[in-house]
Amino acid sequence: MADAPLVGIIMGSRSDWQTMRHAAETLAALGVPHEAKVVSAHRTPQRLYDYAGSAAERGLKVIVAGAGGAAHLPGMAAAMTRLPVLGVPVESASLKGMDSLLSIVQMPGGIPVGTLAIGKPGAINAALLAAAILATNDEALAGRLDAWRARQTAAVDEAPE
Ligand code: RP5
Repeated sequence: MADAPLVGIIMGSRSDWQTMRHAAETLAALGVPHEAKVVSAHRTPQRLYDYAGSAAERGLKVIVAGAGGAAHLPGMAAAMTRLPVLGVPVESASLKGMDSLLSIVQMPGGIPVGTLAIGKPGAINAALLAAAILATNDEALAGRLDAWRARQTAAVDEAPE
């Protein structure tokens, strides 16, 4: 997007993109400028230090971090920035994302990560929550978010078939 990104979507591997693209698509639908990067806590620790350490001064307002397995990315990012960090547990092959969920949600007191659901619903909701945070200070975005929610409500049929 042309505007400077307000939300930074990071993920531990390109393999996470199948999940995290839902966060990007949701932000795009709401007109929220964002960027998406592969930043691994384990494989590219320096990239993580650089990204999280410069995020606030680059103008980002919220970070959405997705990772699977021993998912340290959201917590490590949160340790290095005061920006709100929303964690998305990516579904893993062996433990179906329970490992990711527990790795992300059980932060020690003092460094918060807002943890969403495992997989696609979590990625979508992380984007909606990021938009809701931004909307507290952006009336136009608040209107787009209200309209998005109204369209969702209108799309729910009363009858199951
Ligand atoms: C984590 O390991 C990533 O977030 C990913 O979910 C998982 C597997 O990564 P790949 O082996 O597919 O690159 O760091």
